Amino acid sequence: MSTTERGLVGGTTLAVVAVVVVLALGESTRSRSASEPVREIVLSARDVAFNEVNPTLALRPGELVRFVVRNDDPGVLHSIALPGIDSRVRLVPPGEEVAFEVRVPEGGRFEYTCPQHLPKMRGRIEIGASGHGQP
Ligand SMILES: [Cu+2]
Repeated sequence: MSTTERGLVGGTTLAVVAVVVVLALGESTRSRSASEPVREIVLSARDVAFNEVNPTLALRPGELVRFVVRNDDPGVLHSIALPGIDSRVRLVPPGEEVAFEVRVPEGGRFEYTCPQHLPKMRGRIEIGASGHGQP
């Protein structure tokens, strides 16, 4: 895709930390060129995990989320799937990234996975107004 998209994840570690913190606070709309805010979630696949710990993603009902998934595992093919939210499984070759937007369902509990590396690469998606997840 474009250099703009790559620029968004340039400082990978910082970006990841920022996203996790923002998610923990349940507050992360970001204005973009379109009128509707889009929350951006950056996931780095490395050492057979997303962002090291497969963090739980707390999302709000109906919001638009842009996933940026980067493969930082040399020589390992990963993919990203959001079963129940998006029917596509997107391959993420080593050293590359994919970005796509999805509309969050109105409620429920979902997960994001790398189908090649289940059960290790799997994290929870929780949708709710308060948005942070104790099981
Ligand atoms: Cu994988």
